[in-house]
Amino acid sequence: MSDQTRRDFLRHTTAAAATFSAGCATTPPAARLTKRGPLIVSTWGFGKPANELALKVLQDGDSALDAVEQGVRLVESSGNTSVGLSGKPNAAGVVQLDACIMNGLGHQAGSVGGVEGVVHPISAARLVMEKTPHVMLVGAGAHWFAEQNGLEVRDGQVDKANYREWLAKQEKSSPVKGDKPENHDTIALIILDANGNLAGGCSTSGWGGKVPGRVGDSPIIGSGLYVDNEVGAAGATGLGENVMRYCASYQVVENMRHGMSPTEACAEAIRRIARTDPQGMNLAINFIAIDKQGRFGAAGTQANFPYSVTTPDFSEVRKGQGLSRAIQKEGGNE
Ligand code: SD4
Repeated sequence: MSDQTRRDFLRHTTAAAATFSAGCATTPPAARLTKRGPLIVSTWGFGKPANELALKVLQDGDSALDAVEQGVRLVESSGNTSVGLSGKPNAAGVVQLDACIMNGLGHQAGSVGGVEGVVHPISAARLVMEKTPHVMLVGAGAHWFAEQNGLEVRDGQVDKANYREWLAKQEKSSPVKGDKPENHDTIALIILDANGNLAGGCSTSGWGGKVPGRVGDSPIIGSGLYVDNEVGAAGATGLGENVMRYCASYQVVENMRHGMSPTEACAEAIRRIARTDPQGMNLAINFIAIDKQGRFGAAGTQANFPYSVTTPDFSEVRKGQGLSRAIQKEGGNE
């Protein structure tokens, strides 16, 4: 055996062994993981149909970016109460949406923050990435840009029925410092395609009752989502303020770069935040991750964080590693 061949052999057998031992609790049998992509992972149980659509898009020969966009669009138009225009209104009764998309190939990114009336903010984010020299557009400018580029937009942004229903459940009209949001869920969806390239996207209406203009972690590259085509991809859901102060999805990817499995990378990012943060583990944050070798995992500050995993062989909802005994509320969308 030549040195190169031996090195390759060792690399592959070591990676396969690591895959097997790293994943006992939360990953499927090693045989499934030794196959090369596609692998699609998303947050929550409602990510599963998005994953399955994304897989079909890939199997039809379209790109990982197309698969991300189509998967996220499905959730945006599904009536989900935390994603898309059916999502949670802010304290003024307006639904303001955040979304971003990243392509591992070329390390491109686009995002929109606090945008109103755009039916598919994930598509607006992709257009920002592909049609402008910018990365992020916010508010009225993002709406204008989406409309100019032919995306479906709606006027009359205060959805009175949705707002009244939401308001009736609230004790006060806008959050004050120290508040925790009611349960709210983001779709973050990450893909390793059959060529070994990575892509990801996320979309949310954010914190229900937020101060108008509040932008969460989801459209911030490195916070709600990060993709590095050399290493892996990660996405976040939960209380964005506790994610964006730590560039946490970037940290998850960096943990994988330094050799951690995806599950351990998510868990260690959370532990690191909890060591620094005055709130300790009381952070209400969760992460999903996949690495370049096709391993995947998730972790949350609470137990029972559901996330969805899809490959050509299986599609299922799993539970991420919990870092405290507190139980993750499954959310109104489960
Ligand atoms: C935000 N991280 O705006 C988002 C919301 C979310 O589960 O993920 N909720 O803070």
